[in-house]
Order: sequence, then C-alpha cells, then structure tokens
Amino acid sequence: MFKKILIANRGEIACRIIDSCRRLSVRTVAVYSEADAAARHVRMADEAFCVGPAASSESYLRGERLIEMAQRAGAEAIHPGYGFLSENEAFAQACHDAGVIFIGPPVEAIRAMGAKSAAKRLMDEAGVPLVPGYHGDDQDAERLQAEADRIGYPAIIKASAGGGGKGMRVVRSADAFAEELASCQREARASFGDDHVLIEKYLERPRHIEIQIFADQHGHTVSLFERDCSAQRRHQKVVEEAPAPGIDEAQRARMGEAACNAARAVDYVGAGTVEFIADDSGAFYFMEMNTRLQVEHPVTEMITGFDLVEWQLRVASGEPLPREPSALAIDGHAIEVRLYAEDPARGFLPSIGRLAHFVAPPASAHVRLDSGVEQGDEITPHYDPMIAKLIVWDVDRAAAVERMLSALADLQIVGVRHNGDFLARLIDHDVFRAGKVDTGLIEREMETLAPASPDVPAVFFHAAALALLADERARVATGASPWAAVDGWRLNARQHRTLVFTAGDQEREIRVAYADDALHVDGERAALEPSEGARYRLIYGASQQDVSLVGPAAARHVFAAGAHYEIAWRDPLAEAGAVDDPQAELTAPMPGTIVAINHDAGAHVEAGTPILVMEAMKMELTIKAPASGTVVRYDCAVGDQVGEGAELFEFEADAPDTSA
Ligand code: MV4
Repeated sequence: MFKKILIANRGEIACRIIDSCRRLSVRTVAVYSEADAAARHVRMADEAFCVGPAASSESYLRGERLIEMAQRAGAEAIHPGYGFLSENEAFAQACHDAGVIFIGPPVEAIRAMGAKSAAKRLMDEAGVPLVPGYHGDDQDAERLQAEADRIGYPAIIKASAGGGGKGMRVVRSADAFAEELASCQREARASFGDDHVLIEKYLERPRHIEIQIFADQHGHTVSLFERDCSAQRRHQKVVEEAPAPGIDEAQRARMGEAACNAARAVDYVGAGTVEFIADDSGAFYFMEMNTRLQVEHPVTEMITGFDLVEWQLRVASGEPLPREPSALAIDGHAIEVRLYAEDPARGFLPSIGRLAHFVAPPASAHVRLDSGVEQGDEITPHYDPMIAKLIVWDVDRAAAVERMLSALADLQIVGVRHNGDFLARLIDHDVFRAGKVDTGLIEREMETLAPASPDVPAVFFHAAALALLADERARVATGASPWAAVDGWRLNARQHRTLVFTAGDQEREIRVAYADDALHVDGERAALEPSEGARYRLIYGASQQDVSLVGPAAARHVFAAGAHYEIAWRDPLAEAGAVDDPQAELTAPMPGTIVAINHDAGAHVEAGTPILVMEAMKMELTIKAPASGTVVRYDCAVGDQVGEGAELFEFEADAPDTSA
C-alpha cells in the first residue's frame, strides 16, 4: 500500500478520498486553488499546496504542476478523483513518465474509450451489444445520410469526441438529416475541435443503467453490479440507485458479463463504469465506458459493503482484487441524491453564497453524507455548485425511499437556495416510488414536481413570534435595546400585542399576551425551550415539537416537521420610517461578468425589458426592467467582473399615471 498520495481534485470527492486514506494510514497531500485556501479538503489533508488562481484551467487542470508537487511532497501516486484530469490520457501518460503512479486505468484504456466511434467498433468485435448504427471513419455527408436511411428514423447523431450528452442531435426524418448533421458537426468542432460523428438508431426514453466493474493487474475482472441513473435533467444525474429496480438475476448476469467483456477488450485495470441504455424488453446496449470512479459510486459501496477508493488504492499498488467473485453479493438497496445550490423555481439557476446554516442528518448505517463543505463555507461560482451527496441504505427499495424522505426532511440549509425539496418531491412521486424511472421522467413530470404553495402551518408563525419575544427580552437583559420599554407589558397582566409576520406572499397576525403568568400565543399557553444549537422545543397548549430557528426576526428561517419557511416580522417602527424609493438600485444576483448592455443611459423602457446580460457560473442571466421607467445611469461596463450584490445600474420607475 502507498505511504503517501496526492489528490488532484477538490470538494466532496477529495474529502471522500482522504477519509479512506486516513483509515488505511496513507498520508494525503491536497492541492487547492486560491479560492479554496480554506476549503474542507484542504483542512482535512495532512499537507496541502496552492496550485494557482481560482479558474480550473489555472489550478486543478495544471497537470505538470500537480505532478511536480507530488514529487516534491514525496507522494508515490496521484488520485485524480472525477472530472478535471481523471480521464485525460496525456496526464496519465505524464504521471507514468515522471515515475508517479496514476490511480486509474492504463493510458491505452483511457484512449480506447475516449474516442466513441472507435470504442464502439471495438465493443462490437468483443460481442458487447450495440444499438444498430454506423461508427465508421467515412464522414462524407452523403455516406452518413445513406447510413442513417439504412438504420431508419428516428436516428441520433453523436459527436465521436463527445460523451455525457454533449454534441447530440435527434433526427426524426430523412429530410431533416443534412441540417442536423451540419449543426452537430459545428458544435462538435467548437466544443471538441473534432467533428467526427457516429449515427445510431434513437431509442425513446431509455433507462440509463451502468455497471461498476473492477479489474486488477493480475487479469481478474469483476462486476460490482448495476446502478440506475435514469433520473436526470439535461444530462445531469439527479438520483442514482443500486440495484436497478426491476432487473432480475438473469439480466444482471448478462449485463455484468457484457461490462466485464468491454473492460477486458481494452485490458482495463482499476475502477470503471460501463454505461448502457436499456428498454422495457430487457434489451441493453453499450453507450460508453467511464474510465474513472463515478460521482454515484457510494450506492454501490452501500449495497456491497466495500470501499471502492480502498480497492482503487490496492489495485494501483499491485495487490489483487480484495474479494473472490463468489464473495460478491447485493445487500439491500441504496439511493443517492445530489444536493445542489440551485433554485428549482428559477430554472435551476445556480445559487451561490455562504452556507450560513447547514445541518444534516447524523451519519449511521442508513445515512451517509459526502460533502466538501461545512456550515460557514462558501459555494463559489468557480466550480460545480454541488453542496453534498446524500446516500441512504435500507433492506429494500421501499424502505430506502422512506429513509431518503426522512433524511431530506432533516436537512437544514440557510444561505443558498437548494434543490432539497425538489428531490423530496421526486423521490415521493408515484412514478419514482413504482420504480418506473426513465431518462424522460423529470422533464415529463416537471409540473407535478413544481412546489405546491400550501398555507404555511401555524406552528411556523408561533415559533417566529416566540423567538421575537425571546430576542426582545435578551436585548432588555443586556440593556442594549431601544425596546427597553416593551418588556414593561410583561409586568402588566393581560397586556397583549399583535405581531404581523409574512411568509412569501402570505401574511398572518399573531396575538401574544401574558395571562396567568404565562405567554399566550393565539390563545394557547406557549413556550420555546432552547435545546442544542439552533434547535428548540416548542410547547404549545397540550402539544410539543422540535423546531429550529436561524437568523434575525426580519428574515427568520424556521424548520419544523420536515418543512422550512422564511418568516419575516414586519417591524412597525422600521416600516414607519421607511419611504418608498422610486429609484430602485438593480444589483447582481451572483458574481459574474457583464456580457451585454442593451440600452443607453437615459433610455426609457417598458417593464420586463432586458437591460443587461451577465454571465455567471457558465450561464447567462438577463437583468430586466422592474417597471416601466428610465435607466438613469450604469455602474458597470461590458467586460466588468462584478461581485454578488454589486449595483449594476440605477433605474427610475415612471410616476403612476394619474391622468385617468
Ligand atoms: C442515446 C439515447 C437514445 N438512443 N442513444 C445521452 C448521454 C450519452 N451518454 C448517451 N445518451 C443517449 N444516447 C441512442 N441511440 C438517449 C440518450 C439519452 C440519455 C442517456 C442516458 C442518460 C440520460 C439520457 C438523456 C437523454 C438522452
């Protein structure tokens, strides 16, 4: 086993690798960008080195620099994690040339699987089932059209250098082919610098089922069973599970054998994933092989009991696979969800900021949280905005679904928008519960997965009211309060106040009073007893329940019974002093770059008119006029980098029309 390795990655996967290393007494060297100097993976590692500025291209992708650091630190091997350099054959080669072990497959295997057309020809020869298609080198447009006509429609054109959904075009009829081909080739050239394509029969809404394989340097290759990753949105996996629902032992054996044959055909070593698409008839077809550890590997770990990073380290250091094939079996069912800092209500736009409050269910035999961040850490715009992977295990799928729902209900996050509630609605969806998951599910059911906006239960307002009174009393106790007078009412029996709270567009008045030496809220005796951290016991009449409270009265986050609302107190004093400001300052919702300014200063525009466009987290954001009015002045220019909350322009809304 290695004594020391360098981890050429960041975030949750770097942390997860360090966990295994620690257990195996392998020392760890982390690398970090300037934006990650205080990141969790850096704090966890034995040693850490800065590799460059925030941009991945100047830090985590600088292969030569990473290799130099491994040598300088005396690390024998480099674990690339996933993404970044994990499937970069030049990097794997450079590691070998420098005498550092690349914890991954041989360079030739990465190369063979990287070129999709050649990989499919190879798989065909190895007897791995393929969708009917054309994977040849002749790229003449007429030849390609003839092949598509032969295969039949609908057909799909895929960039050979692509993968994971990039550079694909579905063609529904022969007369649409030429145009789609040209468009696909343009995209492939722009994205990969290579416009080679392949053509396949298009399967509508297949399932995505992948096999985890493992091979050692002594000629053994095994299947660690399948994962179903069909629940995805725009080629981003959302939920993964193992085993795949509805797959019987016979099909599992067929797919496992096909995956092992795929791996053997390229002399594979290490952890790999063979991706298939499958239809309801039990037919399955090779799509591609990912020559690295996958994001979703924990569900396989949960059903096998193995640590796949440990297996990777053992195999890379020359040991045989830790288990005989006969010792491999599936135990129970595991589900993983990817918790993202994104806003499902705004088209899943990334939401970045500080994780002001982050409480997860405690780890157990049933619940695992893989995360690269802790409470207080930042989700930055520089990298993937995943907060964590939440993984649960139980004896069967139905029990695992309940485990996941209860784990999601226990999750508390304040500071960024996230997809936790969306994930809960997906897992709770009848179609998901029934195991009828295909790659079109989320898109098709988007409407039923949208948040319902039910009335906010009274408990949230009661908790907010009690918290407000507690704040006021605390301020009185420290003598720091302009509210010093308010506690006076406590002494006068039967005094009461009416507090106004809002939750989104819902408003509610809560009457609080002292009577019989106790607080009464909405007519019932009520109290809030502090527990641990942000947790309290809310006692209300003859009932009790746990609540968590985060933030100040003007924006209090209340968590109770698996739900979460932001409850704002309408402070009558603050509101009395406020005047309506017609000059709204329009600010950047997240850090980014200004890419377009659509109007000159002084222009008059209608409500909703796009004023400027910024690029943030690889997405375009359009800032629109909040009302009809005038753009008074710009505080930014095209090309500017702006921080979150930066004022972009000043806008003066038209005076209300009083002529009518
Ligand atoms: C397909 C397909 C239907 N027919 N190929 C997308 C990602 C890439 N790995 C393969 N992909 C697909 N290839 C044929 N011949 C449908 C998809 C596909 C898909 C596959 C797996 C997971 C999600 C997907 C979402 C849309 C399309």
